[in-house]
Amino acid sequence: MALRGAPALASRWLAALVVAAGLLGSGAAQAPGAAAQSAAPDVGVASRGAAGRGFLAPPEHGVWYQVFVRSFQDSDGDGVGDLPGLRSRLPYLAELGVTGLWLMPVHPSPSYHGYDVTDHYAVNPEYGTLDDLLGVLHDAHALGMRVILDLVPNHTSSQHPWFRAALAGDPAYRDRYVWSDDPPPWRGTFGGSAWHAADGAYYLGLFSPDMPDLNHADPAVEREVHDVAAFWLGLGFDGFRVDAIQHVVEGEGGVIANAPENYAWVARFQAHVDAVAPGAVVLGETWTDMPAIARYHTEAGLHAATDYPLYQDLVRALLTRSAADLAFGLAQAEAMYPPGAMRATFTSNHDQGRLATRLSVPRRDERRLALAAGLLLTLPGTPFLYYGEEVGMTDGPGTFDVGKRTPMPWEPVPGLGFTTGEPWTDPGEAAPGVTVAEQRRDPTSLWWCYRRMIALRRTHPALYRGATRVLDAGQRAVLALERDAGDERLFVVANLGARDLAVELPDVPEGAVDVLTGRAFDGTVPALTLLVLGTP
Ligand SMILES: [Ca+2]
Ligand SMILES: [Ca+2]
Repeated sequence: MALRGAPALASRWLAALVVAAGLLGSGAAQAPGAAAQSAAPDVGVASRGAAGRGFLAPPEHGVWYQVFVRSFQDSDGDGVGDLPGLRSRLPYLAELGVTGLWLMPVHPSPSYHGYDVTDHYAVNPEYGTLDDLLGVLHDAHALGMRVILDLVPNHTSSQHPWFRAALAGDPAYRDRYVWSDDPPPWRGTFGGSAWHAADGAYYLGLFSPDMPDLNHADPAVEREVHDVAAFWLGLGFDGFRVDAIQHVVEGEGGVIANAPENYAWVARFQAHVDAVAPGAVVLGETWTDMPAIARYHTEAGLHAATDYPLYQDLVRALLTRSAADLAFGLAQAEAMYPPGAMRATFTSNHDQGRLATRLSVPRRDERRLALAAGLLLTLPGTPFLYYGEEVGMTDGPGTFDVGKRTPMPWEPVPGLGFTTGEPWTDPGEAAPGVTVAEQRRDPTSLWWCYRRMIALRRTHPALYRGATRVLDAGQRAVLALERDAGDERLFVVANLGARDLAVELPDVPEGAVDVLTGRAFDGTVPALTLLVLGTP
């Protein structure tokens, strides 16, 4: 993070903007550093011409893609995915129809996943250089794609210079973390105590001892996080996905999630981003319930929230072949979320495991995967596609979370087209036909299903911004929605069951056709099929 005694906030982000514009020769403002401090990088000369055009507000019809750089594309044969590799695959993502990228943490970190950051202003050298990152941004912008970065305000790495200084006894840095001599019985997010012993006291680490929680009651900490955000926005990035957003500030009595103080923190962060780069994305990882998410929107003004409740309902609906809970959840969301709130919808992410694995009960079912794709792209919200989901990638063999984050299967060859070397983790055997190269050659593949559905969504305002009304189709296995954008009205009707079903939908007008196939609607929904009905 930034230097102690750094310039005031306004001048600091202005400096970043000037650097991004290439107007300042020697980079961001520098000040003499102590051992514990890490510096904003000198990006003046080397990056000139490489930076993006400045952040871009996302389009309403946007579809985002979550990238784990380590596993996406290796460019130099060391088995580790990197930024030049990602850059080389951007035309692929544009072809798929993606309009935004969320990059999981790209900063230096002792872990493979990067959520324990040691320098928020730098790029993980395994992934490349700052210039490489700016190259990704430049090309993405040229292809009409936004780029948001993972920001982790809840904690740092235990190897961050601040925490090392704290352990060394520097009181200024000790105050940047949460300490107790007699810790209360707070449970961490993975069970067990949230407190960890060090030097005769205990520090808070909700996620792990390697990830000490920052003390946002120390104004210096919040200022540093704001400075980091302003720095990357100044370089032209389009916003942030904010990790563990409900845990940033703890409340009284062991309230480790959604504390009143936390809503206030989110409100200040959102206001800060709005001031620095109006329209930039702040996507909270709101891994919580619907009332809490709604409150982040209404009380904290949070722009975008991760729709975990919908994810849970959606996967359960696909597994149980019942639309009842999903329909109830959609109706509840329509009533609870304020208009204009961006709901980031998803069917998988780096914490959840691959949809193809979860739905392979008892065996892989391409029709069910295609139905999931159809639902993700036609339900309310802004879809976020986890890398590899477009081909129905399965979980790999790694333990704990590693198996959810294995290398992208590009081609049916050793190394999967991901690397010419030894992959950083065993990707396992790709299931037959589950590579990008194979599926692009097959117009009936899941990849083509995603591509068609993304294109369809883009051209139908009813799908990307229409109000949602849940209809009763008279069948437990059938989800029926009216999506109404005023100038366009469509009906999304999905049969989650294994048999063709007749439905009662008096709201669907006479002569409606399925815009996906052009077929007239005859009152029957085939098994595991999604219809998008409109009047021609
Ligand atoms: Ca590499
Ligand atoms: Ca915290």
